[in-house]
Amino acid sequence: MKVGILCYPTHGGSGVVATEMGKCLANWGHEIHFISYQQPFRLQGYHPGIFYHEVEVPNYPLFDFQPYDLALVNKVVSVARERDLDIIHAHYAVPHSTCAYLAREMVGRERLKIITTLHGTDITLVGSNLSFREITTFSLRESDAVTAVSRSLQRETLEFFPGCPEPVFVPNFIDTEKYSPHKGPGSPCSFSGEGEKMLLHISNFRPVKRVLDVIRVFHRVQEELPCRLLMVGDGIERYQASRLVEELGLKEKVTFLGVQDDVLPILNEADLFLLTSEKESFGLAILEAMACGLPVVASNAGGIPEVVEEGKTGFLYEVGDVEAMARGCLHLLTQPELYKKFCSRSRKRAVKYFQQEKIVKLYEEIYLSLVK
Ligand code: GMT
Repeated sequence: MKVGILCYPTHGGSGVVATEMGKCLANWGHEIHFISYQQPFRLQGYHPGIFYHEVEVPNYPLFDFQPYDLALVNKVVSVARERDLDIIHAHYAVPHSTCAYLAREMVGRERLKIITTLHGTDITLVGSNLSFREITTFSLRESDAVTAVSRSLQRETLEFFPGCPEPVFVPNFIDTEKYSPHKGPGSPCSFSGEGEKMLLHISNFRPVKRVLDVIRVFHRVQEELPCRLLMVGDGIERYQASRLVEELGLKEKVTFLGVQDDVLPILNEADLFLLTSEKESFGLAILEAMACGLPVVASNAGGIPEVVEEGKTGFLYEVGDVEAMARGCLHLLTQPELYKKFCSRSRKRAVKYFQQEKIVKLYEEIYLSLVK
């Protein structure tokens, strides 16, 4: 099949999922066209069967806001006509599902089918905002298929958008061959000293991630255990996070690595993954950590309990309960036998339920059913 993929190209789970899915489908012989304002960061290099079409928005001084959405529709229509696309797969509803709808209207309903994959905040924060609610509802109803990356998001979509067809649940996935544990017992870690444990957090440092809680949890843990914290990513709460680190006297123990294209070597330096989000439809970073055999301490939010098996691959606590999260970290990091069991179960769960080929096949089946 010939598939056009609309996604955000920047660091973030939805773009990663879209890109990895496209690469996998291209390996299986499909022709894949990414259409965005920038090459998705995971798409660097040459991939046979994959094309990238850049959307250019002319900068006209009349506009305070340049109309990217219209330029995107225009590009989708020209690619769809030139390459005879069968499917447009919109990742993240706002604005991609609306752009896909307009493109299909222009190309012809019989010729082009659209599928929208909901990733989380496109429903829980952005799409449900009154400024976007009507257009998002319309675009979801008009999609030929809608999927959601967790059961929790599937439920929330129906709550926020009554009358929408129920999204099909297709979880996120991971290449478990690439993401695997490489750290041998006692391997040195370049960021921590002898006998120190390494805690890791990866996110876009937006308020929804509650990165200050990550620092506070670490503060408690390091009072009782020699350890360090690696913070990967960047976003609007980065400054506040650095300030809190200074206030708590943790400067020597916390390293901010900024945005990283390849987190695999960092995951393999860590002993535990920490995610304290207020909302999280899935938590792709958690899955990457689990595939590398890391246990997880996280908040019991959204789809996280569908990824982390509570008491088996990690511990989940109420959002904001930093004391309990710190106790969870200490419980895991101070009991080597228990810790090893959690590590091996994390890896096994990632392989058993979230293996890339198995999940991408589900998308392929949806495409086939639409094209038929
Ligand atoms: O976090 C966001 O606002 C954007 C979005 C993204 O593009 O990374 O994240 C969502 O999609 C990811 C991929 O499906 C999920 O793993 C994240 O849990 C989800 N974020 C939220 O729900 C906050």
